Formats: sequence, C-alpha cells, structure tokens
Amino acid sequence: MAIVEEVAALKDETLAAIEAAADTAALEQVRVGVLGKSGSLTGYLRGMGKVPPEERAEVGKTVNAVRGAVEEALAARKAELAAAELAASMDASAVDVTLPGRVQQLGTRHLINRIADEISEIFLGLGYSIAKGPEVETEYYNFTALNAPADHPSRGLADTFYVVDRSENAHTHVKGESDVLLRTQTSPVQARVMESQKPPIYIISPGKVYRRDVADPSHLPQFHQIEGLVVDEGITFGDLKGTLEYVCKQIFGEERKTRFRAHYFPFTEPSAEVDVSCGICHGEGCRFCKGTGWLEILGCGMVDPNVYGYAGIDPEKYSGFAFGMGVERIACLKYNVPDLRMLVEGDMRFLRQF
Ligand code: 2U9
Repeated sequence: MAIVEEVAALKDETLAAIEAAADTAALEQVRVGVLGKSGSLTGYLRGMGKVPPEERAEVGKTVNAVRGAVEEALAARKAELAAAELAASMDASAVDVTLPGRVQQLGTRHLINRIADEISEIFLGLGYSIAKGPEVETEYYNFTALNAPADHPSRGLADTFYVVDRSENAHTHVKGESDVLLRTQTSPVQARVMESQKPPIYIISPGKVYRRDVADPSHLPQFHQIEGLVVDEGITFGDLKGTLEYVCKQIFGEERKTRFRAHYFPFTEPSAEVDVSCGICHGEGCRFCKGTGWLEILGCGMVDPNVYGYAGIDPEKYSGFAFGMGVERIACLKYNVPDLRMLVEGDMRFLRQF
C-alpha cells in the first residue's frame, strides 16, 4: 500500500480510537501510541528521508495534515472528557442542601441546679457570700464542732456514710484524729468559715450532702442543701424571722404566708421549723399538704453559744442565726412534684417540662 493510503488509514483508525477513549487516561494512551516518541505517525515523520524524492512533498503534506487532524481531535476529546470528569467528581462530592438537617439535642441546666442558683441569687441580693467546702469531711467538722452530742444517732453507721472509721464505736472529739465521712449537711463549711474568719459573717453554703437513707418519695441518699449563717453584733431572732420570711416570699411568691414552729437542733437554740402556706389549697388543707394547709420548707435557729466556743468566737460580743433547706424538696414543693426520686431518674419527658 502506498504511504499516503497507509497514513490515511492510520488517520481514520486514530480518529476512531480518540472518539472511543472513555477517559483522559485512555486518550493519553492513544496520543502516545500515535504521536509519542515511538508513535505510529512519528515513525512516518522520522522515515521521510527514505521516501523517494518525487513522493516526498505529497507524503509530507499528508502526514502533516494527519498530524494536524489528530492533534485537533485529541484536544477536542480531551476538553470533552475533562469537563465530564470534573462534573462527575463534583457530583460525587456534592452536598445535598435539600436534605433535612440533623437536630442537635441541646442540654439545659437541671431543675435542681436552677432552683439552687435561684435561691443563691436571693441571698447574694441581700449581701451574703457563697462558701464552699469538701464533700468528704471529718467527723469533727460535720458533728463535733456543731455541738452534736457524742451519742447523737445521726453520727451512727446507720445514718452516715463513713470513709475512714478509726475509732470504731467511740466517736472522736479531737480534731486531728477525726473519722472521715461524707458530709450529712453543709454546716461543716460554716464551721470552717467561723474558725478562719472574724465576724461579721453573712454566708450561704450550697452543695451536695449524703445520708444513709433508702430513696423514697421524701428521701434521697444524696441531695442538695442550702444552709446559711449570720454572725454579727446585735443579731436577734427578729433578724432571722425577717430574713427568712423575705426569702420564702421570693421563692414561692408574695401571696404565700409563713409560720415558725418551735423545734430542736443541737447547733441552734432556740430553733424553729418554717412552713409556707400550701400553694394548691391556699391553707384550706388538701392531699399535697396532708390536710394541714402548710408545707415545711426549712429549719433555723439562733447559733448555740457552744458552737461559738468551738470556733473561738466570743458569744458575749456576737450573736447570729443559721438555717438550712433541702433544694430537691423546695423544687418539688414549688412545682407540685409528688416524689423526690422523679428529679434524679433522668426521664427526659419529665425533666423537659422545666
Ligand atoms: C453552723 C451553725 C448552725 C444549720 C441549720 C437547719 C437548721 C435545718 C435541715 C433542713 C432540711 C437539713 O436539708 S435538710 O434536711 N436543716 O433544719 N440547718 S439550722 O445550722 C448551722 C449551720 C452551721 C456553724
């Protein structure tokens, strides 16, 4: 076959191969096979010297024309394939903006913490400071320094979680040799403040406390307290009453009444329990207030002079009052929740309401 015909056949073959190339890699293979160093068309260009002189012009023209046509077809197919490949890769990595978003569950503060913060805010507004202390305490600060008698039942293994019980049954009264326990009240925080700070003292101590109780509608083995302590010159029971009446109304509402009933605590004398009028029956008597018209919400009293003795404060010069309340109990009374355990069961259908 004459060279010119061979080259024409090569052109048709190559243009068909270019058209058939499925991707840019296949196209590059075609290019190298035809126009590469040892490509078929390159072979004709290199062999021009061997072509008889009378045919050289025509063969040269044909080979160059074929090279031009092949280069043009390669460029066109390359552009086509590159565009298709780009579109495919964009499709593969595309974000479908019409898909519904994934809803993130945002947490909120637990009701217990919210109520504790709200009560703390009331006292901060009255000029009190917040005092914190360890949850793992010594028997000295938890009981002895608060005037709890050596045989007080709450010191016993049945009521208190002991971490270290060095003295077995004989409860130590010496500070340095004290047993270690989980605090049953936040009062040891105040005992520590009284020991290290001079009056005037106006503090509250919010925090977790532990008691060896089985959980039931009105008991939890771990709960939160807010206790308070005031020690200053000339503090009277009138200051205690005025302060706690104000705080009760702030927590439960102006329309609620309060009453003080005489009570006994080892660390205060005289002592009282404070009730707030029932928010459901407004004092008439109902199931929520067990027919009494009143709900018990806190304990209080004038600090016993013996407690000042442990802290080195002169009871002739200073007087003061203390109080304590259970945060879970107040949260339940405020929202008419019948069982303290509902607060700690983690049921979102219940907790989401607050
Ligand atoms: C010091 C001196 C006295 C703290 C007080 C109460 C009365 C009280 C209870 C309420 C419900 C505990 O959570 S509860 O079970 N608390 O009734 N607490 S007076 O008296 C103190 C504290 C510290 C130095």
